[in-house]
Amino acid sequence: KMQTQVELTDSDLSEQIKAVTKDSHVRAENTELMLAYQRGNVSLPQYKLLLCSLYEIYQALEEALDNNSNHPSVAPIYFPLELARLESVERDLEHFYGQDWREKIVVPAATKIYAHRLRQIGKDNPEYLVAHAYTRYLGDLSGGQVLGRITQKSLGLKGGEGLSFFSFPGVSSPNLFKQLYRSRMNSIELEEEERKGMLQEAVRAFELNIQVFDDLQKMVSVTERESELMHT
Ligand code: VER
Repeated sequence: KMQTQVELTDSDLSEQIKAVTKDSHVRAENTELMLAYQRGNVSLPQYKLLLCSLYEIYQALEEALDNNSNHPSVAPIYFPLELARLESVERDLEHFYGQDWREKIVVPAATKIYAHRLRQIGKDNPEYLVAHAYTRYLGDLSGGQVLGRITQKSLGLKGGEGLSFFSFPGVSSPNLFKQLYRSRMNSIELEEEERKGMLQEAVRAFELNIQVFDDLQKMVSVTERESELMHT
């Protein structure tokens, strides 16, 4: 069992959310995109498309969090200084697409659906934002460091250029920060129905990510096939 300063019990939201998304995590790890990462060879088209999707996702997520920062279920897990990713993704997009990146980025349909869901719950069920923030930020703080190193190596990027997304200058210890984040999640008071809804939303958050990775991979495959055809 993991070493934590705070004793966690089965009734804690942080443990329930981890348990209920366990299978989804395995499926996310087994998407083509994440398998490419685990093999240590991500391609430039894959990474650029991932950044385009992350831009849409974090724009919607962070806008919804900002709009609900005083909501009793959101306030405890609201850490814009430490976690906000939108500006770093923008910097990375500018690196790869240039100044006019906003006109050039390509967004898979599944990403639009994910962003739409984030905006919708920002309006209708802000307490569910916890499930989405957990799925993205704790994932970024867990596997993200490894993914950053793989991206850097596969693409031969120098001096952190194009890799801002993976760096969290406001978080000195990802592990300690994750502990703090879990204890904040566990301090949120939820009615039984809300808790159930929250756990369902976490599974949905993983599903939405899986759809994004699959959709993105389809676009990469088309691009690669086209460029193969052009060179034969
Ligand atoms: Fe995961 N992850 N992950 N992950 N992850 C960990 C924790 C964690 C790993 C490894 C690990 C995703 O992909 C990967 C998530 C969410 C996500 C470890 C701990 C690998 C190797 C991959 C893929 C290459 C993806 C795609 C997501 C979500 C979109 C969360 C939320 C957590 C925190 C779990 C918790 O509660 O502590 C080693």
